[in-house]
Amino acid sequence: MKISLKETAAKLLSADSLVITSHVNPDGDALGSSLALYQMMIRLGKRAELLIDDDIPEAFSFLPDIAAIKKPEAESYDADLLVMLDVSRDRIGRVAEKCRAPILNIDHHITNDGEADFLYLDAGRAATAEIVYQLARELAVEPDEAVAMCIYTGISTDTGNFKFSNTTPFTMRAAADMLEAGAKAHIVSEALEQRSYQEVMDKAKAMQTIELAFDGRVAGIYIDNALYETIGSTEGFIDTVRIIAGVDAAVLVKEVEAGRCRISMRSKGMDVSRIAAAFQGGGHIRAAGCSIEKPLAEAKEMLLQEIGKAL
Ligand SMILES: [Mn+2]
Repeated sequence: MKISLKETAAKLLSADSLVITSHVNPDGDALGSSLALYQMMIRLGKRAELLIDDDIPEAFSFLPDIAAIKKPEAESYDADLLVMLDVSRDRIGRVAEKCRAPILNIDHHITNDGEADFLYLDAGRAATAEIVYQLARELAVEPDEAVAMCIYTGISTDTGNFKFSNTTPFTMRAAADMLEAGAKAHIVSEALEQRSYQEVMDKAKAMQTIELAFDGRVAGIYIDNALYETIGSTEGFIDTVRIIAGVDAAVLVKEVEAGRCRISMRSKGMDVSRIAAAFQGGGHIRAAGCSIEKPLAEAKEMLLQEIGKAL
């Protein structure tokens, strides 16, 4: 059942005990929005537990009260309300079976599956943290520095640090209010942009493989299996080639096993989901992926041929 923001606040106020959760593979919005709500509920005198069924990335250790987040290791959890933030029920891991309380779902994903007793969904908000910001007002809780830091982190993460097209005047006003309440922008960005020496060196090696095709309209990173074995993560690599002037489609081809390549694609205009579909992959118009069961050189050739047809 869809409910309003006011009704959402009323649900929170009428519960004495809450389990708060968010998605596995947690990001800044998952952690920021759930930590902020958790702290507000504690301040309102509620019993609250914050459960996330995954490891918390080290980069978020600057978030106030991050140690309050527990994995759902107990047999079961009793509460008046299970609050799921920034997620649908299928991505909360073991929390789903261990807490059988009525579900209040607060989310901004248009793809939310609606599997909740009560759903507050606002797809116009850039981050679930923006909704938590609105809830603070509804609940008459003045964000302190800790809450402000968490809300600011959620908004900053989901807007690519206020760069993506989802960044609205509301986003900036909410962020400004959080700065006023004590959030520190530089602490958030320094923590989230930080990379290890190894990660930077891995990226430097991968960048040596950049090749342009089709008069510079396609840029690719091609990582053979030998190089792949020495690299930890390729997170963010593709964005570095996507920004090259004149490039429409960026591709990252990784030979993850000898004779098997995994491919990611990003575009500024062309529909890369159709390219991915040609190899039984999928995705969105501007971000898609697929696999090709071939060694690097052949996979690259097949992929570029398919892209050439679409250009
Ligand atoms: Mn989010």
